Amino acid sequence: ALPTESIRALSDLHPKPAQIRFQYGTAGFRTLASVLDSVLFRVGVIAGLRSKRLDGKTIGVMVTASHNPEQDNGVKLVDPRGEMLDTSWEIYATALSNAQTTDDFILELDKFVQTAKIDLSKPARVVYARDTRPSGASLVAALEDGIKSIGAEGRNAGVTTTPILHYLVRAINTKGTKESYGDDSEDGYFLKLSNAYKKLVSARQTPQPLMIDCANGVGAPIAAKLAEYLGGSLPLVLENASITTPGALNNACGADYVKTTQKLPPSLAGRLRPGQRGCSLDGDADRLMYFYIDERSQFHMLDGDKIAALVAAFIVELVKTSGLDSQIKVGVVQTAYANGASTKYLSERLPVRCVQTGVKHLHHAAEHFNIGVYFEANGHGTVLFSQATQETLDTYEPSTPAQSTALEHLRNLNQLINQTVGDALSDMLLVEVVLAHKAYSGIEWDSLYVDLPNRLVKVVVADRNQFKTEDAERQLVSPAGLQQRINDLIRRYDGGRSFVRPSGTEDVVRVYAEASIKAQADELAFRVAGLVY
Ligand code: 16G
Ligand code: ZN
Repeated sequence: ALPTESIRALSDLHPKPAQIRFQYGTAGFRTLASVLDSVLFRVGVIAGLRSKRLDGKTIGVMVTASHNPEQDNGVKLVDPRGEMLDTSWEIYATALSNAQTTDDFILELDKFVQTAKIDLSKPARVVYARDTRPSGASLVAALEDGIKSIGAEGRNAGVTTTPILHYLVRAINTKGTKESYGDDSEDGYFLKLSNAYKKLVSARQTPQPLMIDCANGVGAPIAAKLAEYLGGSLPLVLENASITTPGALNNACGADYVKTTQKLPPSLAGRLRPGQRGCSLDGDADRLMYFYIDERSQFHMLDGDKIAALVAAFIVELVKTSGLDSQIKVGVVQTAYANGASTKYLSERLPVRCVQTGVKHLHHAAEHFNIGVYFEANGHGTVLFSQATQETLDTYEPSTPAQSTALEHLRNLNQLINQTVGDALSDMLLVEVVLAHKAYSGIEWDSLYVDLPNRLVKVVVADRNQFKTEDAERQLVSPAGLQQRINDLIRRYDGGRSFVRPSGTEDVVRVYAEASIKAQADELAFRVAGLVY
């Protein structure tokens, strides 16, 4: 039976605020930190139950609000292989978080244990971490009460990045098996990545230092540790590393700032030399944006689409050179936000699939390839090697020195890439590896293809739930007739493309438009927005 006594006693310390409705959305629970205490307590209980349901496998809990402002916080659950919580549990998490009183909560829990067929006699283990937000410590204390109340064993992974927490979950659950993912510690993570990186760039002379905009978040201390493991193989210069300055987190810096403003963070002005590369992390270091300044002091952004193009083409080449191209099929997954020029570039080289926005959709689609590369334009992405492909790489016997070298590179990439979730630091090393191998600077990388001018606008509407899409969000099926009117507009623009979808994170509808000239992309976006409004 449920340990109702201990749940009741501890739940009373974490009352749900009245008149607030929580929702477990694409990024877990995320809102103002000041109202999240009860949610954290209950997530601790849910994590324990999820672990029991999965026979005592370790479940992860990450306390972060990513690129949101400092006063926000959030929490999400991580399943045993390091992937996002199974979607079928999202509605349970939502329902449990909204039970008004402790009594209601316990009633809901009882129902839930029945429906989800949870064997309460099973053990439960939870590993958790948080980012640098000032609200993090007290929210973690609430989480710990939840974990304790259900009798689960908790392991505190401290202040770390979202991708490291995902890594830990997978490493813990595969420990001692043939699928072992690495030592289940931060050290294990750094060793795995830095060793693979050094092997992949062994022939290279000491490169130019790489500047990292840490968004004044948890990426700063973690990148500083990574720098020690990398040593001279990749000197890192850390900027925006003020994790204790109030209000600094994600403020006019970080990956989201760069992507949405398409500008260099003002704090980096004058620090990045022409030709030098830099990159921005977001507040929990799972998103990455690259950039460089050219000789005319122009800023150039290299986003998730550019990363996908660089990485996918490189992997396709290696697979071919290794002689494995008949056995290993490489594919790419994007969303409708991918720049049309990137889709064209990639389609000429490998299969490309488009899926709806949100990491879980990309991740699942990428699992259908032998090697699946996925990136959202906003910089979240990774590469997945299927289990069968990993075995092929282990056992394949190359017949030429060139095949042997390419095979070795693929094996090392499989170690370098954090395959549980997008990981800004792992992706950064991946980009640096490809650039080193191709002897590309930012300029050559940028010129793989030229971005089509584009424009994103938000429209506040009476009811965004009226907007329903199909075909990976590229077509509206409701409101009736609207898609036809959008199509009529698009046809008038050279290279025109536009789509409308309800946001999953804000109460708005988003309109994206592309055209061959910037002014036309802007005009198309605003005219489509006019139809939506
Ligand atoms: C969430 C998603 C992100 C997506 C964004 C779109 C996860 C972990 N995060 O932040 O992938 O790009 O939503 O936001 O899935 P929107 O629905 O407001 O446009
Ligand atoms: Zn993030």
